[in-house]
Amino acid sequence: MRPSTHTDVISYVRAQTQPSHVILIDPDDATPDVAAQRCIAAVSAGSKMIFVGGSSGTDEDNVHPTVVAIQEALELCKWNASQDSGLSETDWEVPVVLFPQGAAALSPSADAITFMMLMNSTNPEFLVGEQVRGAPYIRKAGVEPMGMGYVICAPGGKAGEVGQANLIKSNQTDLISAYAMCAESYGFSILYLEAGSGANTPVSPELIRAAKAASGKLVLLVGGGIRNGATAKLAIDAGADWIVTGNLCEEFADAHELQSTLETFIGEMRP
Ligand code: 1GP
Repeated sequence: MRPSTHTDVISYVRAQTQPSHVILIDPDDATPDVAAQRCIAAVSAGSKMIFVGGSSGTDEDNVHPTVVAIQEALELCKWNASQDSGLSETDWEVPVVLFPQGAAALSPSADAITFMMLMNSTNPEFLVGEQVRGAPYIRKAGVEPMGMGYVICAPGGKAGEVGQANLIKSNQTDLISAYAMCAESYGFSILYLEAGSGANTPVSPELIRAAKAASGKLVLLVGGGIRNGATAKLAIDAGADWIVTGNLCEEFADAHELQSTLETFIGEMRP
């Protein structure tokens, strides 16, 4: 749900006063109802943004119903909060943002899209091809594009394979600095350092530190293989502004258990 406190989603993303958590929902892994329940648990625990997307198996047929179910669940929670003076309605105004594998995995009901360039892909389709195909759709739908440089680091996982990326190794700090400078020079708002969903090793603090030092204007997102608050804190101490988790949120059948785990996670990751 679009935050009423800010003029657009990117202003909201930039305005967070402390490091924040993004829950990533893969519509290929959960029904819309389950996805919505997970999002309510995550927002209750303190997550401040919802990404919808995945590296494979997503298209409008599963992305759109998932986005709609999440938006409806947030609306309902906001209405419930309006009936109870002890709860804040604005707490439920958490943006639902597309994190697409390509131009076929979109929804007009999203609040924004990470309009990304997979900067270290060897395939021009991921640099600008899919983006050209998707741009008219998101313009017509009025979905806010947030320019994002997406850089995949080793081990890279499925995102690295599908995206045909020249993976950045954990000690290639000069290279990640150059990517960060390049992303900033393009005028992107966000830089996302990705290790791949389910990665055994998350993005190294050295890479995060180097990227942050080279790009003061960019909002820095880090994800892939982050399974606990202590690991997230290492990334935040190195300069990450937002931590993205996907797998962590898929392991729980019970929404209360997920909420409790995420409360601990978010509590531990903050300074
Ligand atoms: C994938 O970085 C995200 O794009 C999340 O990774 O599933 O390992 O949390 P995980």
